[in-house]
Formats: sequence, C-alpha cells, structure tokens
Amino acid sequence: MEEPKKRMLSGIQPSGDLHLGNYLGAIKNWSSRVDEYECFYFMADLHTITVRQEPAELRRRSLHQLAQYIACGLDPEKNVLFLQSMVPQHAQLAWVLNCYTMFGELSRMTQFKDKSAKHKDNINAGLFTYPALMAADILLYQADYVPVGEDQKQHVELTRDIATRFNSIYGDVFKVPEPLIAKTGARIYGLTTPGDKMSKSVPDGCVFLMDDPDTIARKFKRAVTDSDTENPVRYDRENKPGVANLMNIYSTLTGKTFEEIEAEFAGKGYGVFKPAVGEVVIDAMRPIREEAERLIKDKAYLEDVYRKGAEHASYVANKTLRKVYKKVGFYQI
Ligand code: ATP
Ligand code: LTN
Repeated sequence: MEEPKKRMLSGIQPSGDLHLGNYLGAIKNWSSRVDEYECFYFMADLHTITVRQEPAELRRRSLHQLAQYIACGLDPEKNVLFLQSMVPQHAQLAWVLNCYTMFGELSRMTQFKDKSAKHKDNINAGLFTYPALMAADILLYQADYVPVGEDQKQHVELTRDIATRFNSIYGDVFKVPEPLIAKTGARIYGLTTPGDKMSKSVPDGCVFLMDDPDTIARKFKRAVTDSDTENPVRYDRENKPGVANLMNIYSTLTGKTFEEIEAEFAGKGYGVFKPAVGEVVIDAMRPIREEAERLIKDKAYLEDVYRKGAEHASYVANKTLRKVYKKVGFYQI
C-alpha cells in the first residue's frame, strides 16, 4: 500500500499586505512542495485580533490575502486554503491546550515580550496565550512539518512540548511536529534598513506584492547601499549589507550565483545595479499582481475557495478534537 503523504501546515496573519520577504521567505517555498506533501495553509485571523484591528480592513485583507496566496502559485485544488475563524475547532482545541500550557512557558516567549513592549496599552490575555492557539492550529491537523521563519521557531518548539506533555498523559493523541526553517538565503532585509528584516512596518523599504512597477522601481533606486566606487557590486554581508541584500534578492529570483552577479556588474556602479534588481523584481511581481487583481474582482470564487477550504479543514480537525474531548473526559453522546 502507498504511504500516506506527510502533512505540511503554516499560517500568516492577515495583518498587512504581503511583501517580497513573505514571498521569498515563505510562500514561494510552500508552493514548491505541493506534490510531496498534503498542504494546509491558512490566514491566522484569530491571532490578528491580539492587536487591535479596524474591522472593515481586517475583512478586506482576509479576502485579498487569499487572492495573493493563489496568485503566488498556491493552487486551491491542490492545497487546503482556509480562514482560521471559519474552522471553530481551532478555538475549541486552544481552550483545552491552554490547560496544558504553563504560565512560565508563555512568559518566556520572545514575541509576547516584543509585542507587549510595543502595545503597552493593550497587553491582553490573548496576546499572552497566543502560542496555545498556535499549538492548536498545528496539532489539529497532525502536521509533520511547519514551514516558518526563524522568528516562529520558539512557538513551534513550545507546540512540541505541549504535544509531548499531552501524549504522555493520554497516549499518542498528537503527532509531534518539526519546524522547517527557510534557508538563510531567503531572509530578506529592508531596502532602507538593511540591518533589519523587510517588514510592512517600514513601508519605504518594503516591496509589497501589489506595488505597481513605478513604485517598485522607485523603492529600488532609493535602496541604501554604500559609498564604495572601486568595486561596488560584491558580496560582503558584514561590511556591505545593503548590496548583499540586493544581490540575495537578484540571486533568488534569477538563480544566478553571487560570482555570476559580480561578473555581470563588474566595473558598473549602483546607478546600473539598483535599477537592474528593480527590473527583475518588477518582472517577477507583475504576473502575481495582475492575477491577484483579477481574482480580487471575483469575490464569489474567493468565497467559494474559503467555503470548501473550511469544510475540508474542519473535517480533518474534528477527528482530532473528538479524540481529545474523549481523552480528557468530556461526556459524549
Ligand atoms: P512584519 O512585517 O510585521 O514583521 P511579517 O511580514 O513578518 O510581519 P508574519 O505573518 O510574521 O508577517 O510572517 C509570515 C511569514 O513570512 C513567516 O513565516 C515569516 O517568517 C516570513 N517572513 C516575514 N518577513 C520576512 C523576511 N523579511 N524575509 C524572509 N521571510 C520573512
Ligand atoms: N504566529 C505566526 C502565524 C501562525 C502560524 C500558525 C504559523 C499562526 N498559527 C501555525 C505556523 C503554524 C506568525 O505570526 N507568523
């Protein structure tokens, strides 16, 4: 008999429009794995409200982000794409797991410390127990692998601890998942702040998937480099972080090695190099933006994807939830 496919699961919060960092660091790699794995990808909107949101904006982004996922190559026929809040089992399992997650463990989470420092007026209980919800997201689907950026590794490790603790009391209920961390090559830094990761909170240095070509060209022209005129285009992450970041973007999108890029731009200055990187990004983003724009107009199709995705996800999630309810002693009829 054929071995069942391993499961892959990940989520992104619909807290802003998707950018080149999300694409190169996460989504591009997700879509390349579809034939090897059974894939579940979702918009983590329950997580998003741990920080105050404008309701109409959250609703808009939840639909637009789905259009962007599909436009990036996540085929809804081959991947289960869904919105977290449409699958009630996430919140249901999260409550149970809250009772198997320790105060001390949650207090050590870096994201909680960072976010509570950033939002001092809204350090709510959801922000604190966020990792128990994330554990529920993963464990409901018995996921084998969780592809995430470095920043989420700590949460996946806590998920493993919660699963192991639960299994040691009740037997093998949960698969213990492994984090899959994107290669360092796909860590993209801000164009204006090459010391920090590209982030939507610094929009000038952030290339959004929905930016038009002129905006992208302008952002690359303004990318921070250095004053080296001798031999400007060479890879030196330590001393030339801006150039290294641009070379990394160029290399990831063209498949060229750093040596090939150095040879291509030998004797040329940043006035030639920066627009060339911009052009490659414009060419890569154009079909994604055009397809996303087309899909956004087809609200009925997107809603149908969400409806089917929630149905499929809910069927899988419910099997795990039933087992958990039985194990902990909830009365079943
Ligand atoms: P923010 O822009 O506010 O920092 P974000 O864009 O990182 O948020 P997340 O939902 O935390 O949003 O990230 C979604 C996925 O994209 C995660 O797996 C994350 O690791 C990855 N990612 C985000 N930014 C980058 C980046 N600059 N380079 C590579 N991967 C990234
Ligand atoms: N916490 C993640 C988003 C997220 C997630 C998940 C990722 C929520 N649930 C489950 C992987 C698996 C973030 O902020 N990027």
